[in-house]
Amino acid sequence: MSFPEGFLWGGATAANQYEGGYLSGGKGLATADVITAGSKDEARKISIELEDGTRKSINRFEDVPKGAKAYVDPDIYYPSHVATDFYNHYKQDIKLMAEMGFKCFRMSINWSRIYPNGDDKLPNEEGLKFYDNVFDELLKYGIEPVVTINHFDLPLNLAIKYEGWLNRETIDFFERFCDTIFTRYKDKVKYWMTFNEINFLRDYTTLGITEASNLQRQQQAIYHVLLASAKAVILGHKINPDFKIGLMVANILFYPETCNPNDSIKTMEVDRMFKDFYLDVQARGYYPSYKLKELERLNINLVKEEGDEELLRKGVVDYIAFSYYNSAVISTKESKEKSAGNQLGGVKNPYLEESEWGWPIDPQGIRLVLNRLYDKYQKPLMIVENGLGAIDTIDENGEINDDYRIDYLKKHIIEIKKAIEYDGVDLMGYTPWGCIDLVSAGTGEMKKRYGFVYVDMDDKGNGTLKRLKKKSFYWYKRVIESNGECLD
Ligand code: P53
Repeated sequence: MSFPEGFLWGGATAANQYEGGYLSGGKGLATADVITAGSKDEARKISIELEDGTRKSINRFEDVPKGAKAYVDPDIYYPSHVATDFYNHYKQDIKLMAEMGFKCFRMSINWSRIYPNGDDKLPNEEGLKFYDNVFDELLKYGIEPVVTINHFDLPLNLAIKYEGWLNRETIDFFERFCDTIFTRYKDKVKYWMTFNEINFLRDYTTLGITEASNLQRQQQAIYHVLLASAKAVILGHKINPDFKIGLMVANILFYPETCNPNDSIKTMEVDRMFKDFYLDVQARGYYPSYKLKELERLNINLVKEEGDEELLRKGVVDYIAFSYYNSAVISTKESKEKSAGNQLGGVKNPYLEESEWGWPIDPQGIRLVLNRLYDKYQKPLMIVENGLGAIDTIDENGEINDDYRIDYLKKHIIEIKKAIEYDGVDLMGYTPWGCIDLVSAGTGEMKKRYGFVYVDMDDKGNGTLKRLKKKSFYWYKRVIESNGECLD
């Protein structure tokens, strides 16, 4: 058998894209609750009120002006408010997960459900109770919860009152939040990860800071996030030494376009800037030399405190979790055709097909990233996101035949298998993204679906929220049943 016994097959979600119930049970507003739906061609927007009282919606989250406050406009539809309503459907959804044979389920805890304003002295009991119910329901079926502590949101009040992660005090608020959830759930949850796609935190919604494109501000905020992650790891191990606490990066694979050494040098730099830096700090415990040099060149001075270095050193993670959707091509030549799905402006890869949203499909890439990470850090790995965002249609028989999704996942699992069997990589689990349909993070759309289970909800927030099994539901069930041996 290639997949080890006890391999964690499951699925992944995030509170702000799945839960809804944005003000239910005493939850406070989060930054995710003020961003609108967009589309493939139109970026999501944030509703803000400027210091002089003018209100507007802007799409550059990294350029929210100083002093601006985000707010909820009653005339605008915000997808996080209802999302696909896990808040009221968790029993039904977990039953479906159990039917597929899930061994684990990745979800995130909404910080503003536990601390509605972020800076509250006491946690919100109703919020805590909600996650108790969810964990109990999972454990009832023998499904191991895998919890992301923070997935692309933070209590809005922390952004407005404190400038979010730019303020060192936010580390203390975060630690209080971690202390509360670690203590409360210490016998229910064993697997944790600190910040989702920590290498994508760079704007108002994820960091809670204005003028985030100012690199001094952005890098200071990221420094605080990295310290907070280290503190969480240290604290978690104190509360329960059996906890496994990981980091989580977006693991796009970068290829140099040609054998021109210039392309390779640039690829090395993109790799470091985009992901290695975050991995190095969290998995090795210190800022790598190339990053210190970069900060020096950019004239960025991080404000540090005594004891920080030791914190980073001690707060090293137990395992490495990552998302993998696609690869990208790095070129030093100007004016090449850009790949649409590539946030980093890479060029099109002529060897790969692309998804409807222009994301290149590269199954072998997942084997390459697994090897790269394992070679470099020698820590257990976990693939906590992978999948195909696609438009699903219900046919005349009321069925959804999502063969394209099965094909995508199957090709990736074959390559994962090679990484385990042939290369000897230590892999703990695999949780495809959005196992039950949820809102897209990038576009805010509903029609960009990833799930094995369809949810009746559209891009404007209309729908019955009814759940419907897709063809991939039955396929994935067989995959899990056979521990990855049967892929047809
Ligand atoms: P959506 C961009 C590129 C790669 C991963 O993305 C990304 C993003 C952000 O859009 O995010 C992760 O929903 C993220 C999830 C997200 C998922 O990928 O844009 O951790 O929250 O939903 C898929 O198709």
